[in-house]
Amino acid sequence: MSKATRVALSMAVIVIAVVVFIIVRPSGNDSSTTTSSNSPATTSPATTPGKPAKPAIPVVRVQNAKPVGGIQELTFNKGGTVQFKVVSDTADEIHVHGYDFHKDVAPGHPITFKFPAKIDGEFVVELEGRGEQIASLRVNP
Ligand SMILES: [Cu+2]
Repeated sequence: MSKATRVALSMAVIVIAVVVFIIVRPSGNDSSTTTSSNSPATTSPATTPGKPAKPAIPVVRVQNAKPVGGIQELTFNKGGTVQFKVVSDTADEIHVHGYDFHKDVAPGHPITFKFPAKIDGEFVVELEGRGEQIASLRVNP
């Protein structure tokens, strides 16, 4: 009888221990899994709302009729949209070769080009009046 009781008791202890283990462990695992999967998830939306809300448009800055930082590489994919901005302290006409778009830029009057990337290749973007290349537009096929 006492042996049976002891066995029953130890069985009960084991069952309780297992139950406690199961209850405690998954919650511990869950919270750590949730935390680790949550923090990257929290990090990317935190980064996401600021930027993709307004897609960054490449900006070509012109100072003293020269592109700041040298001739800017603007790369797009055919079928997409070519989009860039020119901020200039020099009044001139911006000419996008190949596509043959012209726009006047002036100090305090930046311009934005936006057009479908229909032609692949590499094209000069220049200050037309000065014949100064400010950017190289590359449209990948
Ligand atoms: Cu030109």
